[in-house]
Amino acid sequence: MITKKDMLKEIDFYLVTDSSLSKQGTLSDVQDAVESGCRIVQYREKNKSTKNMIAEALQIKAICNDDAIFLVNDRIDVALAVDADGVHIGQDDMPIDIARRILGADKIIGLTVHSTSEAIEAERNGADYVGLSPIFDTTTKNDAGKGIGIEKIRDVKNVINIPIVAIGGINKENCKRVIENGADGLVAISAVLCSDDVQHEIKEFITIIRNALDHIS
Ligand code: TZP
Ligand code: MG
Repeated sequence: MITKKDMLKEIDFYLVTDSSLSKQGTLSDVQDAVESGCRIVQYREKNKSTKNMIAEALQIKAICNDDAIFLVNDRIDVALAVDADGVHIGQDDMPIDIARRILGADKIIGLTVHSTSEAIEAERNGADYVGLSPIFDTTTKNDAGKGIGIEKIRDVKNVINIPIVAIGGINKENCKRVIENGADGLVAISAVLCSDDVQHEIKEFITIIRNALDHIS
């Protein structure tokens, strides 16, 4: 049986939801992503009540089903409540060793890192993958800081063995270079959620990413 952790080996396009940017709504975005072949979805919601988040998370979990990994951003309580596949947490969220103790060995924990030292620390502390952020300047996350540059992906690749997901300012024009510089997968939020045809955009991203990955392997 292929587990959700096994699926982490083939991340390519990674959807992060954002209800403030979405044109069609988060559930529609998730449906479009999974139908387009996206295999990992992170529910990132900053403005809803816990009750509404749990209700929405259950619907996202149902859409992801066996086809996509379903993670919850920050909210370990919500992830546990709906039995999500795991969480994505940041440097200022719950420490990863405590999150691991609460969630158990089988759940996926992704951690945002900004440097090689944070990436090494993340792997040592049991992260299943790192989100390297922000590659380029972005207006989607107010406190993301300045872009660290595409070359940093290779630096991080050279010091860890877990997958690297690149995030921040990524679009269809620069995504090939992001993969060529060592990312195993990537997130693009505004580039897909602000488009009129989310399915079409994600399919195009997936084609570019898989082509780039095929050329590397
Ligand atoms: N974390 C780091 S950068 C970022 C998040 C959630 C926002 C990325 O959004 P975009 O629109 O793809 O630049
Ligand atoms: Mg966070």
